[in-house]
Amino acid sequence: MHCKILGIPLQDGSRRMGCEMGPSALRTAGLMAALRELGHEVTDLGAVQPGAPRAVRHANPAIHALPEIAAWTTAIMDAAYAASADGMPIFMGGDHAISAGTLAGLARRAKALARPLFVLWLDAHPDFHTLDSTMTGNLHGIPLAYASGQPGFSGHFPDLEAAIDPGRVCALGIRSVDQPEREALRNAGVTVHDMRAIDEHGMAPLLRAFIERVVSANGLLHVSLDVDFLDPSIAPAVGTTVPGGATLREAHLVMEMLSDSGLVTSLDLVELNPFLDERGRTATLLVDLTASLMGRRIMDRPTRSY
Ligand code: 6HN
Ligand code: MN
Ligand code: MN
Ligand code: MN
Repeated sequence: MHCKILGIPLQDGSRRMGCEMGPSALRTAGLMAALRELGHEVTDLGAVQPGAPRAVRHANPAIHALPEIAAWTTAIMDAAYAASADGMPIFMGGDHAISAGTLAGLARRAKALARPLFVLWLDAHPDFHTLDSTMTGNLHGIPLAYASGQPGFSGHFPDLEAAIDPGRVCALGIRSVDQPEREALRNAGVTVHDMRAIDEHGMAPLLRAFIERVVSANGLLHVSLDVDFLDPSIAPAVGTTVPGGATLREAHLVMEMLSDSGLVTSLDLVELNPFLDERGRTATLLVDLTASLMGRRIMDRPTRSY
């Protein structure tokens, strides 16, 4: 595989600073070396730069940094479209607002290739607010709704050349959904497997069913990994922790099954806030999970002897 690494140091999707350091922390934790050790070619495409913010306004007074996020989204969309022409783009956030742009650019790519795009959304949250429904105004809570063509973004965010089909989205690990998101998700037909479903059925059968859908449609598969998908006890470096998340083995199993499927064509690593980390453990875990996704086998893990 040819892995193309893009840094997207966007942190205005929430009011807490720190996510702009995400790409640096992932580089420091050895993302490139881990991919090269697995035999992949790695190109570092550097950092995406946002355009100049335009004066966009919205009637919802809660909204934070709309002009900035709109300008970022345009730039990220173009970068994601270009990077997905060949190889495997890995988008290093930045908070989850980057996925408004990555999904929009990838949807445009899928349209150009005439292939259906599927999205595996690994997150405690569905990020399915519209500009009208968001209560916190933090725009890392809207990317999936925007990219799947939910109403109310026109004139505020860049127009979509192609939208994600929400019927091809599987959200896994969900455990914090706001009331307006609940109804919108149901109406849009997003598959939601919350932590209760994972506890009851196990990760493997839920993921296998989705993978089989992608196989039968000959689809492209984008994976969007939010740090808060993981349990806060193993991944503290995120501003939106919700207890009861995926365990270390559940998260690796997801990545290992995806690796075996050979289907994944692009990846977001988002919401890493290195300012909140403990001696780099969350950044290191994200590198390990990416390595599992890219072919590291469980048998190849090192034993540490003391
Ligand atoms: N994320 N639903 C909450 C909000 O503020 O709208 C949380 C959003 C979290 C965003 O996880 O990327
Ligand atoms: Mn800000
Ligand atoms: Mn998220
Ligand atoms: Mn989240």
